Amino acid sequence: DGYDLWLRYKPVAESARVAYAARAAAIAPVAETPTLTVARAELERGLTGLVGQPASAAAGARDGVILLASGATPAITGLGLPLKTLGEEGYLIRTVTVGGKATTVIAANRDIGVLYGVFRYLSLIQTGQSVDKLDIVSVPKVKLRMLNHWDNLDRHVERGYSGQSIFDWWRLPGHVDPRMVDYARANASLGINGTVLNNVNAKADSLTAPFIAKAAALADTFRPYGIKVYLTARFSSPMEIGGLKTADPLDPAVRAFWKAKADEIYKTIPDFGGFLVKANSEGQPGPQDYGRTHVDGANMLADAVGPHGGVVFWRAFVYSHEQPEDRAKQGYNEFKPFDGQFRDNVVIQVKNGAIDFQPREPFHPLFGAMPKTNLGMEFQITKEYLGFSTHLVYLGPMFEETLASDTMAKGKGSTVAKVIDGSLDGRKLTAMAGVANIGSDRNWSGSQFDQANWYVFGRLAWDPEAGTQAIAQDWTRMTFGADPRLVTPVVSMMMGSREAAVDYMTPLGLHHQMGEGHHYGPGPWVSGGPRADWTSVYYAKASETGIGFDRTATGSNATAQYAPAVGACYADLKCVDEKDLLWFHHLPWDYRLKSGDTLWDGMVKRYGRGVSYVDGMNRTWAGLAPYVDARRHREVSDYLKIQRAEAQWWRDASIAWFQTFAKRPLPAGEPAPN
Ligand code: GCW
Repeated sequence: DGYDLWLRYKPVAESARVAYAARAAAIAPVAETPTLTVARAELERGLTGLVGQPASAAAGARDGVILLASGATPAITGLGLPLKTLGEEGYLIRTVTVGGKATTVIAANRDIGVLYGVFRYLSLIQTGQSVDKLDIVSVPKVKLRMLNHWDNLDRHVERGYSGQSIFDWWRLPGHVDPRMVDYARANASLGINGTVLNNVNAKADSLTAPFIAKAAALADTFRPYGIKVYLTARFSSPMEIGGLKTADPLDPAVRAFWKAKADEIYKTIPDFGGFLVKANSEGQPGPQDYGRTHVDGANMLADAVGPHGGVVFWRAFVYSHEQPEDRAKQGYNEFKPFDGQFRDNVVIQVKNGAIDFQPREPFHPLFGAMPKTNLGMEFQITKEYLGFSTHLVYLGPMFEETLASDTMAKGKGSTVAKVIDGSLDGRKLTAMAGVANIGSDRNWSGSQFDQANWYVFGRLAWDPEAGTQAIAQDWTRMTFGADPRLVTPVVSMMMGSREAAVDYMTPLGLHHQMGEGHHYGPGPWVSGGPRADWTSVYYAKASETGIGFDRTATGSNATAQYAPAVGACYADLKCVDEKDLLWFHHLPWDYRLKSGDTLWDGMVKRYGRGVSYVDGMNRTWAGLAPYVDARRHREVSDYLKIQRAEAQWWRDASIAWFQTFAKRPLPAGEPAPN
């Protein structure tokens, strides 16, 4: 039913079992530290499911022993293992000979690396690879690999489409649901090492003693799996729970409140990760309420947690309807001037694009623009603008597209991935966060295929340059089985699914055309509100003469926020990629696309192409019934039918609406909107 995620450990084919069992016949005893204990237990559990229960034997006692080694223990001296290259969390897996016997070593400098290595080892068997001659070294390229839960304390999840919060605040700390262990296992299997438990639209209550105790119970459960807990900090907390009259970051009493609060938290959670803050955005309180800056606010909190080793994530997703600027420019305008002024333990967390998790956005102009600041990536795993949990949309290619974008900040090859992994600017405190899609649903993510989005996020946080097609292959094999008759079509269906959603929702650079507030389904007609910024009409700017948002010099000039070579290309119709066309340009309906189609005809065709793709996914999936258990197969089939109907809804509604401006017939062969 999907509860096991990608950690299914179902028996491998009998033909393959013998070879695996020979290599994984026994596990050597380990020191009884919390993490090594769970590492050994996971290995035993995985092997038992996949190839048969392993024995217990010392390395060298027989062939086929797996040796888990943390640090330069006597068991591995003399094997010449390059532990030095592994850092704090990396691992190696190597086939060696101990006392003349074939042995597999999974080694790391610290226990957590061993656990990561165990998950990797098991994944090799799950994905059908040989484990006979292993020589694997893997080190994470990003230091803080984070989930952000937008979970409220009443268990409602903002933008959550998979049930309630999995964090059961009512019963904590007295009862910790065993599911929390599975949550930790799943995250550790990807190398995720931090989780923000509560919503960025924060309540001060989360920092009161009862909630700190609840968070501590979770921290205790997650600790063996290398996962630190973080909390969001509502900026006005000093007033709400501290009895102060102000939250001014330069006020000594306010600073003292935060120091005392940090001390209190660290007394209960000694390895507390730190705070995540949304300030002065969408009505949240912040330092600007007192005429202070993001630097004043972030540094104050950084000084409070800094002595304990904590980190402050300060979000760059800021905009306000009182600000007349193009919303796409506000984050850059507010943060770029402060480059170099944030404390070393502050990470500025930037969404992948400048508006808001749209099906497609050009990379955020802050990437590459703040070389003296720790810049972290914020992706959204939960599909707020991508059909929630019922539309099958694999986000890998979308994440990859952003990470591979070239900022040109230091010449060619200055990719977003290199900003994020710190290599471009020599930054040590690096981070990638994903807004989680996890909830209380039995299948965790609301749909089987949304598990893949959690999975690919974790894999990219470990290595932002990893290829997301290969990741989709791994996920599919681990989740549904390694039969190529299933894997090939499923992966191909996944890989095109995001482009299909772009096509049927917002082709050619259109953005924010979703229904108002909930963001589900089409709403290109939405207008009004406190200011046009939150509405579709403002973003599409459709009229009888054309469509699109002019962000060149004749418009908002957002293109000037990019490095000159990048901005010039976006601004130039001969250079800009058509996928971003209407993001940057307002064009007449008869503008010629590369295909020779007019803009109107090309738009209509793209909406239709998206619908056809979903038809194709329905057909492909129907043919896969023999390879998937009935329950999961049925769930996916049902959702694909919903998606098919809604892709059509998107197409028809969008075309009907835009046709009132374009006043042109549909291209030949395109059915009239229903
Ligand atoms: O995408 C928007 C969402 C809000 C969210 C906000 C943010 C948590 O619609 O629900 O608030 O972004 O990222 O802060």
